[in-house]
Amino acid sequence: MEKGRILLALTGIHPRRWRELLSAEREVALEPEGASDPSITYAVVWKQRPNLLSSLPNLRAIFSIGAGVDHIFADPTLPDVPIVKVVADNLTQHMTEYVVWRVLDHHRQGMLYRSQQPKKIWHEPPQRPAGDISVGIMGLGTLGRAAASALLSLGFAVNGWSRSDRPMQGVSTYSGEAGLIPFLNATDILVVLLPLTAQTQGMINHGVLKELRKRNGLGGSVLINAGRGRLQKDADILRALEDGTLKEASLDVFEVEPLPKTSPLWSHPKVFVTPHAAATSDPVHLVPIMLRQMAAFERGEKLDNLVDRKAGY
Ligand code: NDP
Ligand code: OXD
Repeated sequence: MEKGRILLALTGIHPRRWRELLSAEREVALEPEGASDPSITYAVVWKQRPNLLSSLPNLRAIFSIGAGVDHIFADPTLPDVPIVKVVADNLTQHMTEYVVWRVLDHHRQGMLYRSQQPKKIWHEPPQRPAGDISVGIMGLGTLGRAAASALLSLGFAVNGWSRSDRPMQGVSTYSGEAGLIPFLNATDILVVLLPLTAQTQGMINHGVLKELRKRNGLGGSVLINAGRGRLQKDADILRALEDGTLKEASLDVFEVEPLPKTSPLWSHPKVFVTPHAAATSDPVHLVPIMLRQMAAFERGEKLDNLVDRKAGY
């Protein structure tokens, strides 16, 4: 197979560094130059413009610069070529750090201490062992499993929920619709690391949050969402915080991003907001993986980390 050219189509991310690094081995075109170009065989994308990829007559594969691929499926004329998602130690490590950071902050009462400090309050709440707290990870894939092992090593009890049965040593695993309620009922801190698909959209709603375990050493249930914003209903989270269903939340993703300045989530005392920054795609780490995959594909080898188009992730 001939050495293919790349179309780089990124929305909301500056292409300069990606282009420089990809260009070390291959010719790279940006829009509008690359649109409809028959010499393009690969597209490297983030939220590509609808109908762009179907204009490329010789496209052989699409590479997402993120682990999530919902941004690719938003295109109504997506061509039927393999889609590769990101699996990279660097990204996984960042997500593990985010999850551990947020779990420990809620577990060690960070929100309470931050509210006490300006008032100079010297008050220490009871300290529970990590083993009294169950962290439930929704989405026991690449990122969920890595976070689960880090939490296990800190002594937390860990539950995991996935679409298919995914046993993991030391983790109580649940799967499918039948496993959802038992999983939630056994979970104090819910960590969402699901992909956004037709099945998962909107599933973090008040009804689901109500099923979280109530009698726990934290003084209430906690939600941490670093998957996708449209998995959750922002209004239901606010309601759950108001009526005591949730004690606190850490949110990295939102139904609308950037989170509108008018959203009450920004100033809610029980919400910790980060701007979709849990695990940023770093071209220095990701481009070599993509270039290796392209070269291997041209030698007739299989592409790794392929998206299952039917499942949507
Ligand atoms: P994977 O594809 O490796 O794992 C996805 C997991 O979700 C799998 O365990 C899968 O089940 C499970 N799942 C999917 N659909 C369902 C369903 N309907 N019911 C139950 N479980 C389901 O993805 P990654 O771990 O690599 O990434 C997860 C997500 O994290 C990405 O899709 C992206 O949205 C988000 N992300 C966010 C970032 C951020 O900065 N905030 C950065 C990177 C990723 P099964 O194992 O059975 O297939
Ligand atoms: C991703 C992301 O999907 O950054 O990788 O959200």
